[in-house]
Amino acid sequence: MKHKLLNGFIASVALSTLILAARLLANIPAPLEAVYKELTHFLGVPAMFQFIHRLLGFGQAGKVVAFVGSATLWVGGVALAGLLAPIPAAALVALVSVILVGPLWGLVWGAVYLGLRFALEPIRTSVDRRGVLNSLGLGAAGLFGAGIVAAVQPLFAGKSAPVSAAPNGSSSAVKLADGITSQNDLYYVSINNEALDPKIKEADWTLQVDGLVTTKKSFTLQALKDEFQMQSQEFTLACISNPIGGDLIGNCVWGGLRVKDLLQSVGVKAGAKFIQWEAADGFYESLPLGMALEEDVLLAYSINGEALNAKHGFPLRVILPGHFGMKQPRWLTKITLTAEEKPGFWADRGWSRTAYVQPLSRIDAPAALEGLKAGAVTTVHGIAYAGSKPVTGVQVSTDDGKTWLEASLIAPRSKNTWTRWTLNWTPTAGAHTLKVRCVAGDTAQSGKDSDSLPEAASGYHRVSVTAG
Ligand SMILES: Nc1nc2c(c(=O)[nH]1)N[C@H]1C(S)=C(S)[C@@H](COP(=O)(O)O)O[C@H]1N2
Ligand SMILES: [Mo]
Repeated sequence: MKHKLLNGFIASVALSTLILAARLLANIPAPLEAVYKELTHFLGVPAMFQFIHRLLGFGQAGKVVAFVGSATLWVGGVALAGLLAPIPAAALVALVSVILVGPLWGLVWGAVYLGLRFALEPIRTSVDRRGVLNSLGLGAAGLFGAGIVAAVQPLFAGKSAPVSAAPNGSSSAVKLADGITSQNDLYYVSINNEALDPKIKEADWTLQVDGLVTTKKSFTLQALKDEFQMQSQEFTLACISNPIGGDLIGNCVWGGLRVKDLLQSVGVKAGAKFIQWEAADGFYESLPLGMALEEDVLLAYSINGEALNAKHGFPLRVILPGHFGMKQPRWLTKITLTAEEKPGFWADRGWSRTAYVQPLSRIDAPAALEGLKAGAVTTVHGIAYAGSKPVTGVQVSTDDGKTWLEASLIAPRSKNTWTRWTLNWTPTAGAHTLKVRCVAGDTAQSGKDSDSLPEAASGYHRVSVTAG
């Protein structure tokens, strides 16, 4: 019994390693990743995902924990199958994999497991059993240790680098204009784990244009650059799951071609009403065609003058002003014009279908719990953003919302970006709670506290400080 358990455990660790290696090196679908995806997608609808996101900036860490957790389950689960004879254990692996990644790979992984289990039979009688167990134990401890470090590291990184999405200054070597976020500092959100995100080679990639178009066509990146005029546009990208005051928001200059120009060149057939986007990671989105034909809807290949990196969508991503990031696929591979609407990946999981940015604002300085000098002028500053609607006013309260002062606005360079604001304030000694709110024309920021699911978080950002 003990030996079977050991063999099962070794076989399952080996299997997990093989599966992951196959996924990373040859892009073969991994049951482990499917477990992870199912978990996060399941969590994406109910309050649990919300909970992870509400723990400011924990989105990625939460996913790593989920991934490590599902890996543990997988390893543990298959190890338990060590209690079963090799054939039923392999059948179990096959069944689980068939459900998660389809019949072909399910059968393959079941067979691999069976092979491993038989190959390991000699260990039962081997003298060096203990050595095998020790090294496996060490390996497993190392892996989980690394997982935990990866999971908690962002929490500390957030403290030591509070400027990650700060509108002033950046860590990039190139000097960027005030209010521009460098590609390195731009937040990152993905349905995948970063290690599993697409890493596309330019030579392997084309953009396919299909559906209700006159000429169905594929374009290389070079062709897109050569055949269409490049547009450059400053635009603030924000995630719908950004918590109040959070930094899942950044402002960059995006370079690329107009969707309109591309569609004009292939010809739009009568009856085309929607545009559907498909991405290399299985992400998908759609949009009424009329909206995609707006002048400022781009297919971007550069950020702040440099090529998109793999993390932020190389080679091509959709830029859709006025909307949250979930409407803007990275790693775009296919555009299809259709007569029917098909909701997007996150809309299918309970999030907003339209994902319009609603007025939001954030205090960047002073920082929470910062000690200020009583009687000395301090500059309170931050950002306000309302999608494509110009921010027309920002008010700051220094008494937790009893009274409000008008902040000064720094005129934005584009209508699709955040507006930076400042207010000079001389605190009296004691504790103060600052709050901010903004208004965009006839739409005021909502002060009602709500979670980000399904239509983005609402409520005013508050920061408590003391002066002495
Ligand atoms: N293909 C693909 N595109 C995607 C996503 C994704 O997971 N896969 N996530 C979306 C979401 S929810 C956001 S907020 C933005 C984030 O872009 P960034 O990580 O480059 O800041 O990408 C969007 N585009
Ligand atoms: Mo997002």
